[in-house]
Amino acid sequence: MAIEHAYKKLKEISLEEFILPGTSTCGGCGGLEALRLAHKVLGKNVVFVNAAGCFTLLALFPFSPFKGSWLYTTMASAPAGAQGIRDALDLLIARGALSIEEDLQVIVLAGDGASYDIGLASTSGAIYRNLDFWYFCYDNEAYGNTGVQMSSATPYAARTTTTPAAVLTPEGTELPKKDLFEIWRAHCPPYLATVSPRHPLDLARKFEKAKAFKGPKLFIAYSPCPTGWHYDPGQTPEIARLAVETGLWALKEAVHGEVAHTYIPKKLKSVEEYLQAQGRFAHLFHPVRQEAALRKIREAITQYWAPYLRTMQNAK
Ligand SMILES: Cc1ncc(C[n+]2csc(CCOP(=O)(O)OP(=O)(O)O)c2C)c(N)n1
Ligand code: SF4
Repeated sequence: MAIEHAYKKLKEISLEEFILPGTSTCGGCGGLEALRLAHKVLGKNVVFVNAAGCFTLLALFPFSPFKGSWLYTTMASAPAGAQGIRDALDLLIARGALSIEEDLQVIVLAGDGASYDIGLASTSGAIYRNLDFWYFCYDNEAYGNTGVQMSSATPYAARTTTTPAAVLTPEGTELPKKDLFEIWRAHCPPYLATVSPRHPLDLARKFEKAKAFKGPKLFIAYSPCPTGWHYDPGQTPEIARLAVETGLWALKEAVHGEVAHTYIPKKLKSVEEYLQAQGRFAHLFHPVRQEAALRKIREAITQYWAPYLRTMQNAK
């Protein structure tokens, strides 16, 4: 089926589960839901190369919830591990020891700490070498597995265990989130996208579309984290919806470097609704409202969306 006709309805998403229930990740883990959906599109012929992080807990030897294969690497070296597996698979195919039908898609699975910080150099190298692999970053905006320390994906004004709201830093995290999408785009990969578990059709279409490209296929998945963001696990879908509707999480893709938004909210919702729903931003409202910090958050959103919303207005 042509990609423009694929995944128009939820019932087109496979009912088959490739990650079985009963994992040791937290209830309501948004990253796991994004991965579950992606796996349904990728199918069973995959091998995950997992940088140390929360998802390492998915496969505790000798058990694994994956139907497919999985390899654990250090935080910095998952893309190098992916290179080794890809090379081994190619050698087996060249020798006739593995058929093309049995070939595996090699997928790096890494959190934002590994993706934005510790493993960025090896990722850059793999993209530069045009390695034929997938990269799935579940972005929970902190080093979750070790106790929710700040990473360079942590948004401005979020509270983490290493950036508490304190006298000298009342807003918590002082720096803005690093723009990994643009860093990856500067490497000119054939396909690059952001996704969210609350937009399963958008996610499925992007993974389906990426299959047509040989080379690095990169995904940043918005991954609400009830444990680190301090909200009720049942709220994960609502948090994810608000992230997109407030304009904080832009759903987009870049094909050979050309960026297109796959969803543009008609009217941006107030970001305060999103912030107030999570304990990591509670200090912005209690004991006093931090107006300067709230203004800064609003301005960053407006600045990002202004050109696109204007284009939309002009098109009407
Ligand atoms: C070089 C290095 N530093 C620190 C650690 C300890 N460590 C293991 S998991 C982890 C957190 C990883 O954070 P992230 O990549 O964001 O994934 P998450 O835990 O949020 O899933 C850390 C710091 C490590 N394994 N390697
Ligand atoms: S800490 Fe967050 S990202 Fe890690 S398993 Fe729990 S919910 Fe998922």
